[in-house]
Amino acid sequence: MSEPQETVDTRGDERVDLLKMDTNKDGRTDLWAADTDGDGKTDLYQFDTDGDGKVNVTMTDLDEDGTPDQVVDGDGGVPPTA
Ligand SMILES: [Ca+2]
Ligand SMILES: [Ca+2]
Ligand SMILES: [Ca+2]
Repeated sequence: MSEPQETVDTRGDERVDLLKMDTNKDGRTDLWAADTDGDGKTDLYQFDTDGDGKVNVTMTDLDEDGTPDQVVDGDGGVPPTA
């Protein structure tokens, strides 16, 4: 994992995970949906696609229209809190 870390822009810096899911039922969270600006709407999505507990894909929805505006590999500099 020597690829440079890409970072995403978020609406705010007060992350609250609105949703955590274990979609492959292995006991680890692999989908996170978070609100970073406190308006109660999801604007950050993260996915662990290989089940190691670390985020592989991060998407931000800066205008909260449900369509991601930025997609990067890795946690985008905003790793989920345990
Ligand atoms: Ca899982
Ligand atoms: Ca929000
Ligand atoms: Ca992973």
